[in-house]
Amino acid sequence: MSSVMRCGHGRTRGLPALLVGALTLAFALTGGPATAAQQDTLHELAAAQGKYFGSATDNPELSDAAYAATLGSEFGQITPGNSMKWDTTEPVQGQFDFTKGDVITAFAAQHDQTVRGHTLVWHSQLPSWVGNLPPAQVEAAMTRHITEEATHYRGAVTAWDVVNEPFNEDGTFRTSPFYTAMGTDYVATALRAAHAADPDAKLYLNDYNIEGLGAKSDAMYALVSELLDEGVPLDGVGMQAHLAVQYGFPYQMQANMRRFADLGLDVAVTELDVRMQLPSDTAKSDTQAAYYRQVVEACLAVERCVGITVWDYTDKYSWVPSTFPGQGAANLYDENLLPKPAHGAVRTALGAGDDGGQGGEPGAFKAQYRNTDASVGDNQIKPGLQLVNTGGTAGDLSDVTLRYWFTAGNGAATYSSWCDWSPIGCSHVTHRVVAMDTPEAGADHYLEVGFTGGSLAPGASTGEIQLRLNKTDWSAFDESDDYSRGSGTSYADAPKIAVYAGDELVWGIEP
Ligand code: G2I
Repeated sequence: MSSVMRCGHGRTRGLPALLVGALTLAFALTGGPATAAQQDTLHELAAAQGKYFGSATDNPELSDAAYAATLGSEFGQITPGNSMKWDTTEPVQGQFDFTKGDVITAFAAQHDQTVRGHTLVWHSQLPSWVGNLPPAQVEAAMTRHITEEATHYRGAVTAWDVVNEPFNEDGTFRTSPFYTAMGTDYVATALRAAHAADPDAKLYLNDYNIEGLGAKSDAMYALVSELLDEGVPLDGVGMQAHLAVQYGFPYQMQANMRRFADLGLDVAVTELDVRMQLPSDTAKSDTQAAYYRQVVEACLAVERCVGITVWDYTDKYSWVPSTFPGQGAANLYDENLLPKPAHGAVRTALGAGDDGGQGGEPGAFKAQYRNTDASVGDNQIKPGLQLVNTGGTAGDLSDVTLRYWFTAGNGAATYSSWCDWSPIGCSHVTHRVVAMDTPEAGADHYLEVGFTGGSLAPGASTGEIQLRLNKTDWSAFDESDDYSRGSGTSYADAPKIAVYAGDELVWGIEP
C-alpha cells in the first residue's frame, strides 16, 4: 500500500512579538550530534556516582498518573511524606494501621525503589493520646510503637528516621512527651528498640537546619558522638535541607557533612527543597538552581553521603505554600510537572553530559493531545498535538517524530496531510501518512509528524500543532475505534501518541 506525504498550506495567525522571539531563539540551534541512548534519569546519574536520588511522596498524589509515572521512573528511592507517621500508624493506642504505608512500599517494590521510613518518634503529627499518657507509661508506648512499625516494615524499609527533629534552633533539646518522660535517654532507647525490631535497617537521626556548621548541628554532632561512644546502634544523620533562597546557603555544608562522616556515620540529604518568596523571577530561580547544585556537589564530595531525597519533586504537591503563605516554587519540577532550571542544574552536577565524547543524549520528550474534531464519521481526522521537552537539557528536534495511529476504513489508499497552524510555524513541521505492515487493533495507519530542525529548551513546548489528514477520494473515516484518538478537548499527556528520537521510542505506548 502506498502512502503519500503532502505539504500543508501554512495558515499563519498573528503571534505576539514575545512568543515569536522565544521561538526564533528556540529554533536557532539547528543540527547537533546524532542521538543514540535515552537520557539518564536523576537516579541513574546519581547511581553512577554511588548515590541514590529520591523523592518524598504521599498517598493522594499516587492517583495522579502523570505524577506517578515520573515518580516511578526518575527516582530510585521514595520517602512517605505522611503515611508512616504516628498519627497515621497508631491513631489509637494499640490500634495499628499500616495500610497507607503499605501502598508506598508496594509502589517502591514495583518500581525497584528503596524506601526511607519516616518517622518513628516525632513531637509532631503525634496523636493526642501519647501526650496524655502519664510520663511513666510513655517509654513503653514508644517502644511498642517502634517495635510494631519497624517489624511490620522489615525488608521493605531500608533506612529509618528513628527520631525526627530532636533539637531547638539553639541546640537545646526540644520538649516533647518523650523528652519529658525520659530526658535525653529517649533517643538511645528509641534507637535500640528500632535495631531490635529490624537489625538490617539503617537507623538515622533526622533534623532541619543542621545542614551547615552552627549551634544546632553542633548539638547533633555532640549527641551522635555520645551515642556512638555508648555503643548505641546508629548508622547515620539525616539533614532535611529545607532551604530558602532568601536565607542563603547553609554555612560550610560540605565540611559539616564531612565531620559526621568522619565519625563513621552515613549522611543523607533527606528532605531537600528550596523555597522562595513568590512570584518567582529569573534571579530567584537562578539562586534556587545554584542551591540545588551546591547540595548535590556537597554530597558528591563526601563519600559517606549516601544520597539525596527531594521533599517531593513537584511544586504541585509541595508542603511549602500552606506552611509559609506567599512562598513556594520550591521543587525541581513546576506545577505542570515540567522540569525547572534547578532540575537541569542537578543533572549537570550529577554529571549529565559527561559522555566521554561519545556524543549527546537524546532529549526526553512527551506528547500532548487534544481532540479538535467532534465528528467521528466525517472525511477528515484532525488531531491537535504538542511536543514537550521533559528533560533538563535542550532537545534536538531534527530526528524527533510523533505518531498518531488510526484506521483507514474503505476508500482510497492514498492520503493528504496538512499542518493547519502552529506557533512554531507549519514550515518547521513535516508530516505524512504511513501504512503499517502489520495492523493492530485500532491502527492500520499512522500520521507521522516531524520537524525540519531546531531545538526545544528544557521544559519548553512546541505549542499546538494543528494537524489534519484525509483520503484523496475524501471518503469517510470511522474514528470511533482509532487507537490514538481521545475525547479531551484541552491538552493532556497522551500515552497513546508515541514520540521517537531517531529509532528509539522515548514516550508513549505503541498499539
Ligand atoms: O514540614 C515539612 C517536613 C519537615 N520535616 C519533617 C516532615 O515530616 C515534614 O513533612 C510535612 C509533610 O510534607 C506535610 O504533608 O509534614 C507536615 C506536617 O508536619 C505535613 O503536612 C500535613 C498537614 O499539616 C496536615 O494538615 C495534613 O492533614 O499533611 C497532612 C496530610 O496531608
